[in-house]
Amino acid sequence: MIIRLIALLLACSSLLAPSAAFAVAQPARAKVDRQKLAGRVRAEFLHAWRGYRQYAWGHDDLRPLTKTHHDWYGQTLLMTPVDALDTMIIMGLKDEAVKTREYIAANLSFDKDIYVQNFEITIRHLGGLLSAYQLTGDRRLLALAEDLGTRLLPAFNSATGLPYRFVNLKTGKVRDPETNPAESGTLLVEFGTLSKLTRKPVFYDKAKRALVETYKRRSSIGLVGSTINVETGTWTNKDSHLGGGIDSYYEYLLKCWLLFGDEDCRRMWLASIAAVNKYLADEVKNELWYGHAEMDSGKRTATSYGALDAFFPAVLALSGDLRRARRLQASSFKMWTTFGIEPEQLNYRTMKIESAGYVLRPEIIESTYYLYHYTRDPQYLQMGEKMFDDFVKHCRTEAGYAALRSVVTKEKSDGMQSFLFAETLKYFYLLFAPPSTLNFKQVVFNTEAHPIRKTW
Ligand code: DMJ
Repeated sequence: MIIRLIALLLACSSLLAPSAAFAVAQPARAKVDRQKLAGRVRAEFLHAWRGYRQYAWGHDDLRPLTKTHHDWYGQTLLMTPVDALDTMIIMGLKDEAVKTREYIAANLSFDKDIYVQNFEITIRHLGGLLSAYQLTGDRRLLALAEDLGTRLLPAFNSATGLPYRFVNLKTGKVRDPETNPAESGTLLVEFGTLSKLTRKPVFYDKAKRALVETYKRRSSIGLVGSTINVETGTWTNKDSHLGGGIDSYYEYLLKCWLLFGDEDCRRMWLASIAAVNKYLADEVKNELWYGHAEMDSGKRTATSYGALDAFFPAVLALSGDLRRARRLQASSFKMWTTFGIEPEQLNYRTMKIESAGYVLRPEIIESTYYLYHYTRDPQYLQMGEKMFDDFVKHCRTEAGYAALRSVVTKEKSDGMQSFLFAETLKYFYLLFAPPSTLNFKQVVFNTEAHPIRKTW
């Protein structure tokens, strides 16, 4: 696998040379104090964690303004503790990690008569449990992951093999046949890892089929649409883009090749990225953006880009395309600095906001971390410092961190999703912490930032 990756990188070597034409001019700035920043990120993690512990302990999420809690499905699945555990381990928060692990082992049960969203539970719970198992060797976590994976399997029982969006953890009943590429195609890192660790191929096979069935339905020009019916296999919305609902489908084509050495994934990734770069990429005033296009014709339908699209520089960098990665990251950073923090979506031609909220999303930080890892260019540390300062300034509350209703007014809203711990603060920390904190080359991050190690 490593040899293939090196071959790909060499093939793309012309892409690796930073192009003067696209270099981002940076004003001279003071050297970033990485150690101090890593310490600040860790302290902010603890601040938010204490808020969760004090006001929402044992529940899915903290509501940071009302200091109450929220459970996604009426009963808790310990979403925040499961999502946060590997970050605690990575940050060296030993006491918190041990207490949280023991609490999960003693209290987490999936034997519940509730319909859960297969995608969200897979990326947060399955990913979190598998990663924490690999970091600790605690087999109770693997047992929980296997129990969960087994309960989620009925979701794949459709005529096409594409998964239903919701599955009942106790009865195995399914609902919601209209899904999207992100939900049908972002399962294989977790289900595949579960297969490797339990030696039960069923998990890999079901999630791989879902990914392949999604890809098989791409248009003649290689694009996928926004929504698809799992019973008929027909597209119900043919808008193609890189944002929410499609985003991590592309991420997993690449990552499943890298993690499992799966040649089908390699082929699917290479065909897909060519179509994405041909039809979704957009040049505006010498800036690179990725917009929307109709999946059959490739005709531009919208010049929208947002916080979720900002994961793509990380994927481009991981694939070896540093030239596009750098340029797109510069655009994402412009989106952030224009408003002092990034909006959920804007029109990149007019720079007008289309959706003004900010829900503490991590993608732009994730891409900053990847770019710094591959280039060691200090501009990415400076970007990270600026974003961390803005993040703390606008989103910190007495009890933790709060989403913003509007990045214009900076009015807060009462939400603190678990990905704050799993992703946003983890990627900030990894950006500033010594590279030895986590061996980047040995892991593949799932889309919820849970590092998976190829131990098989
Ligand atoms: C996370 O749950 C995952 O990163 C997912 O892929 C997209 N949405 C959120 C974070 O924004």
